[in-house]
Amino acid sequence: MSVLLSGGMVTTAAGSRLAAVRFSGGRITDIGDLVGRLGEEVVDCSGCLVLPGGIETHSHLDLEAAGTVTADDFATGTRSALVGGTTTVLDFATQFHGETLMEGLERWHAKARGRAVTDYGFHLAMTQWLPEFADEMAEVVQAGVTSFKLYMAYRSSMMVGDDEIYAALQASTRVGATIGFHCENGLVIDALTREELARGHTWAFYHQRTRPTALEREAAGRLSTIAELVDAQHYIVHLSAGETLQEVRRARERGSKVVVETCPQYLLLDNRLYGTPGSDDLDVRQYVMSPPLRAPANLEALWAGLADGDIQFVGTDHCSFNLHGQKDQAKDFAAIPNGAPGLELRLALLYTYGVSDERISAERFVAVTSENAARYFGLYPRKGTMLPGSDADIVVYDPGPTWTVSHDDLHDNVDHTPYEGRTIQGRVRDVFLRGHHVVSDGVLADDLAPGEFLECGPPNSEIT
Ligand code: DUC
Ligand code: ZN
Ligand code: ZN
Repeated sequence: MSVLLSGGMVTTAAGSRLAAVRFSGGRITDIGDLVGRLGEEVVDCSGCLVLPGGIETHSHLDLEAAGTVTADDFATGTRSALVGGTTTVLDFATQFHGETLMEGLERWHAKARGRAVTDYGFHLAMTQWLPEFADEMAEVVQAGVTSFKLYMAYRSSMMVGDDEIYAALQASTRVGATIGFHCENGLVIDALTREELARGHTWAFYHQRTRPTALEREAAGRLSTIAELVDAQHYIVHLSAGETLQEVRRARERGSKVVVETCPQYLLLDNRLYGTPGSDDLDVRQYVMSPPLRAPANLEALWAGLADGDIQFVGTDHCSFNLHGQKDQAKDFAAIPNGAPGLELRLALLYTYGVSDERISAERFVAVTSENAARYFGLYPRKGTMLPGSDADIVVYDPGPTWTVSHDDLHDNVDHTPYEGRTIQGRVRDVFLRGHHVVSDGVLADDLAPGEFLECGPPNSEIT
């Protein structure tokens, strides 16, 4: 049976118009001036935006890190995503030392299969670089994973050197993949950390002091220079600072094929939340993430970058650790598990502080929360838009209500949200995943079917 969403403002990255959307068999069949057919279910969307389902570009579900495991796994993380209007989650499968790339990928399939309730794909994070990975990357691409991640920080566990970055980028161009980079200068971070700890500065406040913006900017510039040597597509994950974005602009002027992701926390939260030297209560530990929160001036620089096309997408870097029993266990700031939750609120935050506050248009909102990711990671036009033939992944967003974030109302499995008390404009009213009505009037269905694994295609960096 077909379903007709009628009377809503159908909004994609390409434009907005009052129209109806019909779907059946999990796919969109028509968009336009349509009237309900006999026996068809008609959903009234008057006064609402009708959007393509959100695509989360950056999560860490069921990740073992810092001697513990993230509070959210694929079951809880994707339920939380779905109720927030995200129908596709691209998670960082992670290859640990001693594993081949395919072993790391298979382990992630086992974590997600039958548990995820959104559709999902993977990036593959490599915690080291070995020469044999150049060939193994080709196998991973064949298996539908076309993006990788490397770390320029975390010297003792994951950091790769410049020669290894060069080799990995060279391999990525051969196999038709892209690589996302965690851009921070890990060697200098370690030196600053040793200095602070030697002074007895163990408090969470010092996390940011050891990871200044200059070390992100430097790493991003070095990365782009190396990538330019082999003309490699690459992207910067979780870019947090205005000066890094300046570096990206300079690289682009030289012809660099660099794409940028930022996160809601870098658009909405700033480093005043770290308090003063000596601050180490749980409230401060919740903001221990890398990169850290930045000085307030960075926030407007990132919003401007999002509006003018310098930043291509917004992922949350959802990497959830409980304050009680996880973040509170660390003896000093350097041992606090890094990360914060965000999956459920991504669309609502971007709508509120982006569209409603007139920093970005509704079409740009769709581009940075959905369409650009679909294009870049080779999922377009199945995902990221609403065209005849696209999956019927659709969000009905009611811009009317105003509400206040309370963690008690969220669906994740962690014990806090960094957005507690924030005002939100509008709400995700209904969500359809391949035509299944998975959220109705803000309530998750109780018979959710498992999500499908998505094979990503060749990366396409022709996005703004
Ligand atoms: N980088 C991430 O991408 N996520 C969590 C921690 C980190 O350093
Ligand atoms: Zn990172
Ligand atoms: Zn991450």
